[in-house]
Amino acid sequence: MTDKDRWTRLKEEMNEAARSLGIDKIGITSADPFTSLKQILIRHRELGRESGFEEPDLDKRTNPALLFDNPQSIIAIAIAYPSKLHNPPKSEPGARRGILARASWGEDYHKVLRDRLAKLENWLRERVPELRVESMVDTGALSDRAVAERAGIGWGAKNCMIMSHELGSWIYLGEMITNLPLPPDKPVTEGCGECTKCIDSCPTGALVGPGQLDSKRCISFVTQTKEFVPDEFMRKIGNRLYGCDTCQTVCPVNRGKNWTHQPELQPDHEQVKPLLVPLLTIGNREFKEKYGSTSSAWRGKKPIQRNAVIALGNFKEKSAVKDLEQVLRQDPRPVLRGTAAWSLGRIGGEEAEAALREALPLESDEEAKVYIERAIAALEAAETTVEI
Ligand code: B12
Ligand code: SF4
Ligand code: SF4
Repeated sequence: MTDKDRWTRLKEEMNEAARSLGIDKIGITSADPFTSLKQILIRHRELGRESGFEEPDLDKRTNPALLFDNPQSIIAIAIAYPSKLHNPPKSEPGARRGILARASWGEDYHKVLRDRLAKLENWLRERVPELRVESMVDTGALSDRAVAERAGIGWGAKNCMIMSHELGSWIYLGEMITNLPLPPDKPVTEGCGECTKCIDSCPTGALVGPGQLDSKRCISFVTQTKEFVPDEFMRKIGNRLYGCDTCQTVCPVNRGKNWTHQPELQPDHEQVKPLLVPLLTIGNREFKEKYGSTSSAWRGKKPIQRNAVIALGNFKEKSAVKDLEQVLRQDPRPVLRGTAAWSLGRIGGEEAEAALREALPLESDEEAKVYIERAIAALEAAETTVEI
């Protein structure tokens, strides 16, 4: 057998073994630098569109040889996850609920993909003892999407996602740089065609062009920040507690696609669509127990609690006024107090207004104070409008 035949054969066997290793799709690409991506990333940075969660070194992001000694190929993997809840608990007056994006349902995908990559590594090592690898998922230097696109996992869709014809965009991505000269796959030839549904449906206009995101305007990013949410996004967050799926749920390619075969990734309804009020006072230990194993916990409980406060305001949930009042008076974090003031202002009514007026002279944080003043002013303006 020639060397070429050996690697082609190994690749075929690996593709056949993928399912038994818990991997839904495998693609191979060369370890050549991602030259055109580098230009895209430079421009993305110049335009101020980075989220700040990316690896900052653009050379490392685009040149596998800076991460691995003499790389020969990159194996890209995709794992499909569920997109539907069956008979979820209702969100209704008196029992309002928030929602976690699908990418945080079930066990943290970083853990699940690392497990699959480790299984693949063992499988390869049994056949090639001289194997060397460097595996990564999300937090590695490479652009997981650029690798997956070049390895033929799917196309770079207008909503930025890697979209597979069979699996849709409900896929997590990971990769393994190797010293094996595996023959590369071809990028897929499908695309989005004339469709622009995701761009048209994005609540904040964050999709500024096909495949181009102004990250700071993306609700997914906003839900993961720890500070005050800029005013223009408060209503647009709706009841999202972590992440945003709108540009994927509207996508016709995703229609009917719901992947229920990966046991660790299946959702627990109370976890992914939780009641909002109990979140306002959740303790560190309880948060860790309930959310610690999901990918939504990486920024701690503060962003999720702040988003729960916003969601109650967006629901105009009168029954939550007392709970929000507690946050306004007692929460040690100014962001939570100021955001509670915003929500009380949005809910309105005598009780909310009285709570805001009582809290104002007691507030020590300047920024939170501004939120209280603005909420009172908004309520006064609403009263005036009614009188006219
Ligand atoms: C930072 C980051 C974010 C940021 C910024 C997202 C973004 N679009 O840039 C925020 C917090 C907003 C975010 C949100 C989400 N993320 Co995120 N995120 C990342 C991370 C860590 C880096 C992404 C990055 O470098 N972006 C910079 C852009 C410029 O590069 P890129 O998207 O990697 O590469 C493509 C673009 O450059 C595109 N492109 C850019 N400009 C142009 C111009 C033209 C003309 C063309 C043709 C192409 C093009 O081509 C490249 C290849 O497709 C990756 C993990 C990783 N290490 O790669 C996960 C990752 C992209 N995220 C992921 C997920 C699941 C999400 C969310 C769906 C989570 C959620 N439900 O809320 C949303 C989706 C938002 C969206 N529409 O993109 C998955 C995507 C899986 C997939 N099927 O594509 C990844 C790959 C994590 C993983 N390992 O599975 N994320
Ligand atoms: S995740 Fe939400 S906010 Fe971000 S681009 Fe998609 S639809 Fe827009
Ligand atoms: S909604 Fe349309 S344009 Fe957007 S990703 Fe799906 S197919 Fe592409």
